[in-house]
Amino acid sequence: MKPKIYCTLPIPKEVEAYLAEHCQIRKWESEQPITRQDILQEVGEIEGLLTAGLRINDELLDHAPHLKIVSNMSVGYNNFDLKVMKKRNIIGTHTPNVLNDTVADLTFGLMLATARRIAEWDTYLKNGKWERTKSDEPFFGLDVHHKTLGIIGMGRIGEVIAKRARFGFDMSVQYYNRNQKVDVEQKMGITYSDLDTLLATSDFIVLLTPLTNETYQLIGAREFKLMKETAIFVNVSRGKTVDEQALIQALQNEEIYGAGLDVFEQEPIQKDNPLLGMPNVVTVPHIGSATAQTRDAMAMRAAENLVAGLTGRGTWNQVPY
Ligand code: 8YV
Repeated sequence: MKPKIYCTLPIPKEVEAYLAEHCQIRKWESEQPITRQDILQEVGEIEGLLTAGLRINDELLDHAPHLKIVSNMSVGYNNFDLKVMKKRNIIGTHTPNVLNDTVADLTFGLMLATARRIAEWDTYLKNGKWERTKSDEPFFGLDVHHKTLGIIGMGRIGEVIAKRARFGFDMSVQYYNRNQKVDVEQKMGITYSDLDTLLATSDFIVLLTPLTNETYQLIGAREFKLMKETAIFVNVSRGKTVDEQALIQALQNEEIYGAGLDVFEQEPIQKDNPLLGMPNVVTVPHIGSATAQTRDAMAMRAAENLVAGLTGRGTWNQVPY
C-alpha cells in the first residue's frame, strides 16, 4: 500500500508524477487559498504532508494520528514546533541550497533599489512628474560599490551574497554569526565582527538569520540607533526578527537612510502599515525564492524529502530538533 500524503500548495506536474510513483496523493484543488480549518479536515488519514508556512503543533498533530513526516517547501522552518514534533516523533524536512542564489539576487535587488531609489523614481516617471530641472541632484542616491556590507547570519545564502558583494561590487564584507566561519572568511576575504560594531560601521546591513526564540526581534530600537544615518537595512529573513514598530520609528526619525524589505511581521502586510507610505522603503511580497526555476527545484526537493522520509530510502534534509 502506497503511503497517503497531502499537499497544501500547488506543485509542478513532474513533481506530482514523481510523488505518484511512491504515494497516494491528495491535494487542495480549490482556487481559494487553503485555510487552516480546511487542512485540519484533510489530514486524518495521511502519513506525509507537503506544505510551507503551516504551523505544525499539537493542534494539527491531534488531527493527523498517522502522520510521520512534514516536508516544508522552504529553507526556513520556524513554522515547526520542534519540541512537539520531537516528542511525537514526527520528522521535519526543509529545502536548503536550491534557493541560495535566487534569494541572493533578490537581496542585491533590494540593496540597489533602495540605494539608487529605483522604485521611487519609477513611480515618479509613471506619474508623469519628470520635468527638466537645473540640476538632477534631487535624484541622487547612494553608491553600493566599494561600500561596507554587514551580513547578520552567515549561512549558505550569506555566503553567496558575500561572493556577489566582494567579487561583483568590490565591497568590503563583515559578518556576525552565532559561530565564526573561518573557512568562509578565508575563501571570501570577509571579516567576523561583533553585532554592535557591524551595526555601527556598515553601509548596508542584511538580515539573514532564521527566526528562533533567540533571534525574535533581534533588531530593535537600540540596534537601529547604532546604525549610520546613511545606512540601508535589508531584511530577507523573517519579519519577526525585527521589531517593526522600532523600524518604522527609526525611518520616521531619519536614523537610517532607507530599508529594503521582503518580509514583514504580518504577511500579507496590513494595507495601512506606515512602511507602505515611505518612498525610501522598498517593499516586495516575500519573493526571495520566487522564480519558477527555483520553486520547481524546491518542490522536487520537498517531494524527495517526503518520499525518503516515508520509505527510508534516499537522502533527505531533516531539520535538527
Ligand atoms: C518560501 C522562504 O517561499 O524558503 C523560505 O524560507 O521564506 C521562501 O522561500 C516561503 O517560506 C514560503 O512560505
